[in-house]
Amino acid sequence: MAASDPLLERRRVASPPPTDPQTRAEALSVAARALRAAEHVCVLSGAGVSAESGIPTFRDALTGLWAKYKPQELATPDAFAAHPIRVWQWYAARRSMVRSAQPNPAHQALVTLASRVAHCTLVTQNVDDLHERAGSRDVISLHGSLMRARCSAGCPGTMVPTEDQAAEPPKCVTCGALMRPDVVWFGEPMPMAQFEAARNAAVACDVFLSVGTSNVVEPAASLPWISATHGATVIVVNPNMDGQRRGPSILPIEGPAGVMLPRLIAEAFAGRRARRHESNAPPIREQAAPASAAAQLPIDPPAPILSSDQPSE
Ligand code: BV8
Repeated sequence: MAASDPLLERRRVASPPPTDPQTRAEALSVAARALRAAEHVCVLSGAGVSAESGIPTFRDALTGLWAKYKPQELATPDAFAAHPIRVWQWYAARRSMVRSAQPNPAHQALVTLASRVAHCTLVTQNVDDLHERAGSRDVISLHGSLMRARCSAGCPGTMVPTEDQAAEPPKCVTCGALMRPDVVWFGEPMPMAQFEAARNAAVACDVFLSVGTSNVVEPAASLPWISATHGATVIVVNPNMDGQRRGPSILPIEGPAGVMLPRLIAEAFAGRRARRHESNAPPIREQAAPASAAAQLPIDPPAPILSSDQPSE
């Protein structure tokens, strides 16, 4: 008999025969077993993982001045070219919301997961810094960061906009062009190095954990399926499974990440010591998920000075 391929062997263990879990508890224990047996776990997080920190998802309707826009309308190079102040102020409002938010038990559970498995790759579509603030390391950010700005004309380097730079985009110190949020806008290519690293992890992992994402925005949305087609078990944590693919190696864990992730990690690694020192994350205790994110949002962000949409000379 050909020497068994250790990766396939590990996969056979990590992805037990599909049992079509009837209940969420069954899905949870099958998922916990797969996580416990895994050598390499790849996590993809979306806006839902920050929902319990009070950060609205992209599905949640925008409020206040932006109520009449869809995120996709503001998060594009054309929108910035046409309305730089409006777009800049939207990002400034999101930035101050993130600054006053705290990581939640879902972020912390992913820090614990990374300390319990041999290899954990955390890929995020989020542009907030809550994973890093929870203690996650080497986070692969596919869509950039809300907390930085870069020159819209392409000069190298980034800066961290301050609260008092919320009214209009500052100028690039090198060329005088407008600074723009250091994020990937719709219609813009994502940083290839990050996407390649994410894709390689999706191919190589034993278990792919998709948390709080609607799996709509490409090419990130393809990662779970790339992983499933390479034999990994795919665990999907989301309170709403609409639009989520189903399949023999896909385990749906229906519920808020801040409740289900700590429960899943606790069940998977009960009695297992940390392989690596967890960063400064406090021990995980299950907490009731706070009221829905949108309900926590400050109704109207600070009134911007909309003299005209073009920044003053
Ligand atoms: C590109 C940064 C090409 C900015 C973002 C193929 C088919 C169709 C369309 C396309 C395609 N390929 C490309 C496209 C176009 C487009 C796209 O995918 N459009 C979608 C809308 C159909 N993709 C692009 O434009 C990409 N670029 O393709 O470039 C190219 C190539 C070479 C050269 C030139 C061009 C760039 C995409 C990146 C856009 N930037 N963000 C900013 O943030 O302002 S994407 C942005 O939206 C977020 O970062 C995030 O990624 C995405 C939102 O998705 P989710 O995170 O999943 O959030 P969402 O709100 O949708 O869902 C929340 C989920 O959480 C829900 O499922 C909900 O049930 C769940 N939830 C709620 N509460 C909880 C919870 N889960 C757990 N716990 C809870 N408590």
